[in-house]
Amino acid sequence: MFPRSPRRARRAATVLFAFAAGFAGVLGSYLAVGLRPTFVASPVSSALVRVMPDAVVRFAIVTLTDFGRSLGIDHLGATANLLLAVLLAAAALGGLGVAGLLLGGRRSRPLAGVVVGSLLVAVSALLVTGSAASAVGAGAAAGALLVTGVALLGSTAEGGTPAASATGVSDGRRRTLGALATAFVGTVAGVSLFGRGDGAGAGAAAGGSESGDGNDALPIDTGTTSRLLDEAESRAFDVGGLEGLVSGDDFYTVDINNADPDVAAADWSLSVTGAVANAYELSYDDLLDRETVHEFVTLRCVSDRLNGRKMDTDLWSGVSAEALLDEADPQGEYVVLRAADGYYEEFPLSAFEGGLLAFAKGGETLPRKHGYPLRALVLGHWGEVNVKWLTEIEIHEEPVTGFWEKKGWHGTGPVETVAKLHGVERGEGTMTVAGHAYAGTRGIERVEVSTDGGDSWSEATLSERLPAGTGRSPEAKHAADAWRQWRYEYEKPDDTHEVVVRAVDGEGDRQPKGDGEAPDGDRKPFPSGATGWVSKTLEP
Ligand SMILES: Nc1nc2c(c(=O)[nH]1)N[C@H]1C(S)=C(S)[C@@H](COP(=O)(O)O)O[C@H]1N2
Ligand SMILES: [Mo]
Repeated sequence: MFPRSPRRARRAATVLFAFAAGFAGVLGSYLAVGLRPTFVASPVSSALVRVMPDAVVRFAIVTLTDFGRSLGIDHLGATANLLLAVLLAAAALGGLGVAGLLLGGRRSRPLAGVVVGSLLVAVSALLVTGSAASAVGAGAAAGALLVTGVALLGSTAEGGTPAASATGVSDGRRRTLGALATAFVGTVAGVSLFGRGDGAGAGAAAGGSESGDGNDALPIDTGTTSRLLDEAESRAFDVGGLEGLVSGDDFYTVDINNADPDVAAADWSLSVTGAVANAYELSYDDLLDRETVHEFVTLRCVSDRLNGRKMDTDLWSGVSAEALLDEADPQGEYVVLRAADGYYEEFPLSAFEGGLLAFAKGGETLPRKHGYPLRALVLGHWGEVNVKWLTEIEIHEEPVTGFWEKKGWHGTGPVETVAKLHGVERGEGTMTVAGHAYAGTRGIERVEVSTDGGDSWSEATLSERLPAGTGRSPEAKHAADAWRQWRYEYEKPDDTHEVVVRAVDGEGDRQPKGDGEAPDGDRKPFPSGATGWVSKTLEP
């Protein structure tokens, strides 16, 4: 068939066959456990984030993701990373499978080769993921593909391995289809026979934690949370394109890993350690036994573009950070928060004092993607210090460099002031523009709007501030850290015009224009967060 270079052709066929077996293995693992840390490609994906140059990681997590979002695709950066991880995992597993075939098989005993190949795949999947379900899924599926290859191609083999003889099959289309079908059936059968064992268990555990409606166990007064949520929502403006005041299920996510940690509350604990007089550990039940507080808190990622959408708000319920910290009696001024996904961030302890350790969001069990069973909320600070899947609060006497700071970001401090413009509505003779404004705990004093490209300015109407949570002092009427909406209605101009928005924070500071005109105004997110005036060119 390939008279010029049969050896080369054979090699190419072996590589293809190995890839097919590897992909089957990856698929089998996925069918067994889903997109979880125990999926074989997950550790590869995490390792990629750690070994790739920082610029590439930044590009993938920030630029590519924003680009994807502009096309309506969520998490494009993470998806690209996952695809690469799947390719690498497939290459590795396939290589192992075919190596096993050659090692154990020879021509006389091809089935022994299949067994050795499948075992190699399963054992390596087990070593990498620690999950028997994932390993059995991978081994069974790769094995199914290997055995199909051997059965179909082995008979036509003139020499060499069954895989190599793939080149000898010229009328192989039907056979190939048959092989794929057999591999698929084999995978499904294998996975449902063996894999579902702990796979289903993991699923059930996650289901319990993820369901969000299972808050019977939570000591939450849902009367209070629904009242606060209703009150907040009633303060929202209704302008086309404008998001609400409570983000709920539309809350953004930013994660260093593709597969979120799958933490079971029963196996989880939180330790308070380091430079403290009294180190201690808390179980999930200990935490629920404490006094619950509810707070509206806004999060904004330092990688959010100026008029981007990585800024959201919800009602969080949990325990006050100050109460937990007092018990430990800290002897240092810095805190490192560590999480189940290997993530950690450091910031001044004083910033944590008004904060919260939340086990619920929107009156329901904290969803897995937002950090179940427990996450930190650090008022007025960039999203990155709001560590999810929290496992450890560590006090330090000296500053430490956190995960994103190692990659060049400066995102552990207070947020920049921002006013977004997402809502545009055209009425009879008038136009309305609207958005959200946020300045962390400084609060928003006013938002100013120009409809002539910045020549003249008018004051926008602000939504009423969100209600104070139950953790505030009785005098506090308002949420300490939550955004507000602004809206501005004006006479519809005849022509295309430029609308510009800028906010003044509660300390009276107007945000800088950006564009280098103000020394601290940088419109790009990297490295310290985007700030500057948002503008939009609108048709009447
Ligand atoms: N454990 C852990 N915590 C984390 C992250 C993470 O990847 N792992 N991402 C951080 C970043 S960069 C942001 S902006 C916020 C986002 O929180 P959300 O996903 O609930 O919106 O979580 C922070 N906490
Ligand atoms: Mo972030």
